[in-house]
Amino acid sequence: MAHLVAGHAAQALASLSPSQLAFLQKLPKAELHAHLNGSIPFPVLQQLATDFQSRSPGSGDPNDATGFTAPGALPDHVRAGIQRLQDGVVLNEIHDFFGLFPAVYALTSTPSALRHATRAVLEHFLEPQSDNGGYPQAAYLELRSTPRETPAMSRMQYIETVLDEVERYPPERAALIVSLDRRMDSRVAAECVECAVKLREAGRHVVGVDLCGDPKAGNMNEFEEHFRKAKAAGLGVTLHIAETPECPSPETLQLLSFKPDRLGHATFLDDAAKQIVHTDEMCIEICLSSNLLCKTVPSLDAHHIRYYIGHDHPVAVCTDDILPFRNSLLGEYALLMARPPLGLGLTEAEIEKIAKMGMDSRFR
Ligand code: 6MZ
Repeated sequence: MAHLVAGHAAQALASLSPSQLAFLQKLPKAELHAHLNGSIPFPVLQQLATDFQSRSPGSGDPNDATGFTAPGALPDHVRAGIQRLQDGVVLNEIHDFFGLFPAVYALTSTPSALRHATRAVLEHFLEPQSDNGGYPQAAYLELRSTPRETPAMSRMQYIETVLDEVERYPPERAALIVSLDRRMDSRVAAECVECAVKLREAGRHVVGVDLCGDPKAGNMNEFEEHFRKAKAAGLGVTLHIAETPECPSPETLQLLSFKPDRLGHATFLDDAAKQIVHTDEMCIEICLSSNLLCKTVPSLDAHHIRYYIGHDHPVAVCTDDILPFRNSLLGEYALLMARPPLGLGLTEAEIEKIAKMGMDSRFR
């Protein structure tokens, strides 16, 4: 499905020569950091809103238990959220970002809606696209999502619904990471990990667990045992870490002590943390457009990817949330290639090496 690319990524894409573009389109890329509810193509979100409006309790749909009684009515916060996404999200700071999700969540809270959204996200990343030279955006996708209990489904049903869609692709192409939101209470986080472990043991394609959500929220003391359990069961662990300058250094060191395999963002690591990251060779999932739009990084020139490339440290270039950020995996790679100040001005050989680092950092 064609996807509107805007902002920094679009400018970088537009600056490339046809041969540079062809090189990037052909390059096998791994998407390792994409949040399901943040990656729904906007036209699909609009369709989900239409479907939502046409449903009502008692309509005969056994999956429908959203609790909204007026057919045709879209709750105000959902309407406002969709409008914001349509207009183009402008953030003053990253904490504004998390307020976008209640609107999206309202539209993916039944198994059928979640299935529809998941299929569209998988298609966006994995199906060949005519406006991408006939190539898919990604050769491989590790999609992540936070299991939600709704009136229509349990957390286990949530994960199974997403997994059923993921497993329509072979394991070499797609896998699932179960996210724990920092706002979750410990009982819920334990349930999510238990589900992930159970499904993995049953041979399902769950490959890891993630820590995500508002960096200001949550008490990480309560999360340690959950990540240790996941690791002991052979699941990969990736943690959003040091995403904002306010993330306290003791918390960062505590998260690193969980021995994650990969780190999301890792924008504000101090020297002690960097030392651990180098020693343990933790891959850094880099989301350039996301960091610029959330204003955690002022410019590409100041972006921490430069440090990691300079130290030959593994990175994986990813999109994070194409719905609000209007980027694409191709656009993120265009940011690596475009000449400064539009991009980092890396050579084809350097970009090929980065793409390979992403492929090599997959969870198995
Ligand atoms: C931290 C993020 C995020 O899991 O419901 N999420 N968490 N930092 C980010 N960078 C900007 N982008 C998305 O997808 C949506 C959830 O992913 C997390 C948020 O917790 C958001 O609610 P799922 O599919």
